Amino acid sequence: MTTAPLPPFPAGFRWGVSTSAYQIEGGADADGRGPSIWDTFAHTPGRIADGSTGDVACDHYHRHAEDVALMAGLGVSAYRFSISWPRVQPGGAGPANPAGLDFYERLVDDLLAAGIDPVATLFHWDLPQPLEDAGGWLHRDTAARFAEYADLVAARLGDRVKLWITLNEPFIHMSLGHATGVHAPGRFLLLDAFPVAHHQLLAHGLAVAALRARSSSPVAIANNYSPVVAHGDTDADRAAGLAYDALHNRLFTDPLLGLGYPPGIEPAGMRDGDLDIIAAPLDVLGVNYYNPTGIRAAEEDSPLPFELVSLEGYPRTAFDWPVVPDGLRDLLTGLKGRYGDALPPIQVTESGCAYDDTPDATGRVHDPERIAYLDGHLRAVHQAIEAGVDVTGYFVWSLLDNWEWAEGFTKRFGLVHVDFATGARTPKSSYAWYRDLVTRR
Ligand code: GBH
Repeated sequence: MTTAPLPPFPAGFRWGVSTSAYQIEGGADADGRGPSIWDTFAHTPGRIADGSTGDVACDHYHRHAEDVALMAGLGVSAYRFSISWPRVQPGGAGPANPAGLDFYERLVDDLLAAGIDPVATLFHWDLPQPLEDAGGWLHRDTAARFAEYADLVAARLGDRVKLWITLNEPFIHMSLGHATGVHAPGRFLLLDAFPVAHHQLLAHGLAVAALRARSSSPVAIANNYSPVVAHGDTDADRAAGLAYDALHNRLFTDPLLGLGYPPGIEPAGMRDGDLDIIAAPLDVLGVNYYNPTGIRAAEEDSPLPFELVSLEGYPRTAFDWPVVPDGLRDLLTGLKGRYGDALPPIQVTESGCAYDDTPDATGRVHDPERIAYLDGHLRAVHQAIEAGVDVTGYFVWSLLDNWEWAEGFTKRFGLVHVDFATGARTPKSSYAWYRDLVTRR
């Protein structure tokens, strides 16, 4: 483990932690919340590794005051959470559920009272089920519905949320949710999932306008990026690497930053003017990074033009993802290289890892691997800043152990351990490490 202190970061650098609504809130039926696609998916037998659901999760809906106190103790300057669309607008259209907005208003006011900037994501994959029944993200109208929902939220919280994030990882929602069916809504469309990309991007652009009409706070989107490591040395392997890079790393970012879709990708359903809406100026680009991806040419009969290969020679997390801090540095400098002056300031909106994290006999959780992971990735961010990339914040995924989508409760990402039987929270050794880092700055 590296013991040298981390180098200083620029003044005003935002130190944060991230969570998302369905992964922590519970309160699935509380105060008029409606079902989302994740409620439906989790309640379908065979979809979730341990058969669990997010019905209760971390019960953050009822324990948010304790969680804000944990963040105050951590000393972070920002908290990135997501707003549950089906809590705020259970039908996905029409009037707001005031009790849903009340919850987020209490949370935001508690954060502000604790000196923590509220950073709100409007969509972290939990689409209201009635919208899915009407076609979901395959249907263009969902983009308009999203802008109306953004308006409802901004009308209540526009004066207090310090940074808006429209969508979380639209690539993952398209690919795992609609192309391979591992996530809700569980569709298996492979490359026919592209309309999901276009309609999410359109939703983003329309929501940017809705947010700006109600709020003077900056607006961002959070994308997942995975630097591509091409395996094999044939022309076909290299072409496969480029194809995957276009899909994972450029499909969303190129049109957002005014370049239009990557060549060869023209989602069906595109209309005149859409690209202008999508390219609405962004104040911040949110970057979520976990690991690079190994790619080689696919077999002849494959439905996809590439094949994913495991990257060997790195330590691995409990998820079996390789630990490659340099990938974050290369990603950040690569974004600057590709987009140049069109690139807005970046905040790393998610970075973190899952480990076993079993409490010892005295109930403490020692997670030196997580400390090493965060230390390494923060050094990588610092190197990117030194190389001229404007990175203004870093959010650890996650504050709490939580409900990890298709993996249920089997993967722990938190700085704080959660006993899912009792809801008890226990800060891990990484919590103390991050607190010391953040409060020294
Ligand atoms: C994020 O997604 C989500 O925003 C968050 O909700 C989630 O809890 C968190 O990450 C942790 O999963 O190397 O081939 O095994 C991350 C999306 C997709 C990133 C899978 C890592 C590894 C693919 N992830 N990817 S592979």
